[in-house]
Amino acid sequence: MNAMQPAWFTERTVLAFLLTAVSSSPSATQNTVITGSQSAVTGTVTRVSSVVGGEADLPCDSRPPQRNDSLLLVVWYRDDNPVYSYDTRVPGPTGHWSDDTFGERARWVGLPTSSLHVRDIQSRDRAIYRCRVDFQVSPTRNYRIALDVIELPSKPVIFDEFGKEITGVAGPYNEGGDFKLICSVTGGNPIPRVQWLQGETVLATLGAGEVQHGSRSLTLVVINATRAHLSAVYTCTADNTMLLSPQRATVRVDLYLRPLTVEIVSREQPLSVGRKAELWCKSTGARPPATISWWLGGKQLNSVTKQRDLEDRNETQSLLQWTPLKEHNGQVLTCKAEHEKFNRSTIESKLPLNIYYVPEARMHLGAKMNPNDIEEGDDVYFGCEVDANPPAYKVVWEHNGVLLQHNPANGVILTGNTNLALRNVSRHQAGLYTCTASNVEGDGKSPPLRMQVVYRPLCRTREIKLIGAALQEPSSVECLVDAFPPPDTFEWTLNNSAGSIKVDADRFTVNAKEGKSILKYTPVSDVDYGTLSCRATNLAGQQVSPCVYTLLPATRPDPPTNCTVYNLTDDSLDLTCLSGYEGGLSCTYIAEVWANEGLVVNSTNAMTVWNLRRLGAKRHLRVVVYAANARGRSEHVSFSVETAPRLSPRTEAQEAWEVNWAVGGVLGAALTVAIILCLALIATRLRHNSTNYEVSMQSSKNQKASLQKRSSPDDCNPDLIPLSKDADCPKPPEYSAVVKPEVKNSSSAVSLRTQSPGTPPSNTELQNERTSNGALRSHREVVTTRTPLLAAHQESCV
Ligand SMILES: *C1O[C@H](CO)[C@@H](O)[C@H](O)[C@H]1NC(C)=O
Ligand SMILES: *[C@@H]1O[C@H](CO)[C@@H](O)[C@H](O)[C@H]1NC(C)=O
Ligand SMILES: *[C@@H]1O[C@H](CO)[C@@H](O)[C@H](O)[C@H]1NC(C)=O
Ligand SMILES: *[C@@H]1O[C@H](CO)[C@@H](O)[C@H](O)[C@H]1NC(C)=O
Ligand SMILES: *[C@@H]1O[C@H](CO)[C@@H](O)[C@H](O)[C@H]1NC(C)=O
Repeated sequence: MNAMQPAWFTERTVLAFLLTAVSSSPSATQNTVITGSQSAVTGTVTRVSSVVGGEADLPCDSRPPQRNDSLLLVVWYRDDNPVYSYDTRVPGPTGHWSDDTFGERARWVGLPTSSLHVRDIQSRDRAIYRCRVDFQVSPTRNYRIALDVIELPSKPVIFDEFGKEITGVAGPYNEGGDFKLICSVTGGNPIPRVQWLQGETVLATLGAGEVQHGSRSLTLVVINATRAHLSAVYTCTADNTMLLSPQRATVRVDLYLRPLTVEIVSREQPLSVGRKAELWCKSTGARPPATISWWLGGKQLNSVTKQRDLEDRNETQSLLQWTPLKEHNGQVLTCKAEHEKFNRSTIESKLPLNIYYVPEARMHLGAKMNPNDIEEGDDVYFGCEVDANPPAYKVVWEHNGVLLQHNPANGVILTGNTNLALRNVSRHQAGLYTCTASNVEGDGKSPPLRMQVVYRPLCRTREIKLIGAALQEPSSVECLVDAFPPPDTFEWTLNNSAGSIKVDADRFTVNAKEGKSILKYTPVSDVDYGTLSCRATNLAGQQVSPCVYTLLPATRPDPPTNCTVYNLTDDSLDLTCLSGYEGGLSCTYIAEVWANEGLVVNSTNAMTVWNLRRLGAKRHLRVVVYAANARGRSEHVSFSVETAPRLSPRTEAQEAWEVNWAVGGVLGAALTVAIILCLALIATRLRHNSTNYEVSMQSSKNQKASLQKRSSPDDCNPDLIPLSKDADCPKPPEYSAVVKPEVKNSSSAVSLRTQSPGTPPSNTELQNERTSNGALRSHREVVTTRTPLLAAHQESCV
């Protein structure tokens, strides 16, 4: 307290209280508390203080000391000159006199204060006054009163360090920086005290003793401003009296604040490649709000979609919507919060990324393997490199799209999930290999790796092909081989009765890429028929077994066999047969349906399947089936059939079907027996007659045989089983060396001595017996059908 207040002030105040205590007069006591002034007595001098413009009561005890006495005159002197008087003997206002010093401002107040009341105090009123009191009886008394006039200082003005006046708000300043507030006060007598206050706390004082000329200024320096200084209110006061409250000026401090925290809020991991991720980053503490940026791998991400400032919570939020890529896995995502007003205010939150992705697989051949030199019998190793997060839980291998199973017995060995060994590879194992790795994100298949196995050419079709060729007519023979690498050369050889001849290279074309060679061949004479063989050669060597083609004279086809009726209804039936030898040319197959009235349906097809419609209900029909090619028609096969009655209930039809199947089965068995018999006969015959039937199938139609058999009385329909033991049948169909248009009645007539009511008009023709050698022949025909009607007359023998 002492330090802050001028010494004189304290001293006087203390003295004033002492004297007040000493003086028992109530008026004296009152003097000390007159508003706007203060009095004290020192020695014989009573001191009174007042501020300029205020009021003062200059005390002067005018009470007569004796009871029977009374006041006569009060005179006030300044420097021994009278300035005011009050004469009790003059009644009314004229008893008061005042000189120019006080004028109208002063007035003697007898009761109750007994003092000279002065209004509107001027600085020039500062002086020591004497008050002389005359009584009627008692002796005159004198009092001395010193009037101290206080001049108030100006209202303080606050400046910043650049001399700019601050009103209201100071700053904004940077957090962590320094700032100065200068409070300037002018005037004041006595010299005012200047103080900086924060709330009630005094921060700095410029005491009265620290004399400065002109204005007095007190500087408040704040070093390293902290966020506590934000909105701090600083008050500068100036005072030189306790009579009035101090003059004051106030500023509020505004600060720029650095961001305090930054945090990536949504940390849910893992993320998935290709799936949009939303991440929030939150920063607090900055003022004004911080700027948030996202960084990944040293680059700023621009896919920030939202930044919002929640100033009430002094928080800034930023939303990143971004689609992770595979290469982002393991990188660190950074959210930075910074403030433009600060150089090094940036703070960061980091998030190491865990990004899941579909495995990426890559296949490679074993280290020491030459992909172009894998031969049959080699061991081949594959590795599968998998790049996956999370790691793949399984790896599977495929060969040409077929899953490979661990099978050491077959030489397929899967080890350690990422290795595949193929022991003793064959050419069938060539092809495309892939490995597929799987994790929760999905399956990743490697690009296919082609394994090539070097092998010699092989014929694509195993069986010997029969090719029908007419004399003087060019036909082409196609040789197709499989080989790796593709064949370089082809070689054609003709084996005929004259021996083995190599075919000139200009007679055939070679398409090495497709492994194909086409020989254009025109038989000029009988000797040109025989066996053609084709051999290709590639890097691995020459084809071991050639592709063999038996060149036969083109001939009329064999008839269809083993015909079966399906789906017999009241109006239709489906028919299938087995096709026979096509005569070396392309064939058509014809089914004619005859009724008593004539031809009902004539259906031609490229295959031995017919759908015969519009037959009419419950009709007895004869179906005639034959094949035809450019060389002529085959023998006919015919059988009877009856369509279902229109109104017959379904159940009946079904029963009929069932019966049919049973009959069919019996017939099938019978047929089989017949065929076996037939084959047995053939075998017997072959043993006796020919050594040239090694070629399987009907391909026993070899030239020599055919020439031999040309003279034989008949060719045998496999469906026709002779009753007479001495018959030539069965024997293979024959092929004449010189093919001529067939004589009409040389075609073997199918004997159909059936008891069917509707004999077709062509009956006569059908019943023509084989006449190629003029001999009349008997045949038995076996027809397999599913028709109930035929049950009675399925087999007929002539
Ligand atoms: C603003 O941020 C500061 C620092 O984190 C904190 O102390 C203050 O409470 C915050 N204000 C509000 C309103 O949340
Ligand atoms: C060709 O005929 C000869 C002898 O005539 C025979 O040794 C050879 O195997 C025959 N080649 C073919 C492919 O039939
Ligand atoms: C005839 O066809 C039946 C039924 O489809 C079959 O079981 C039988 O083996 C065939 N016969 C011949 C000689 O193909
Ligand atoms: C019978 O006919 C139906 C309809 O036409 C057909 O879907 C079915 O395959 C036929 N059945 C046979 C054995 O042909
Ligand atoms: C049936 O059609 C074929 C080929 O269209 C024909 O050759 C044949 O003569 C026809 N049959 C009858 C009896 O008209």
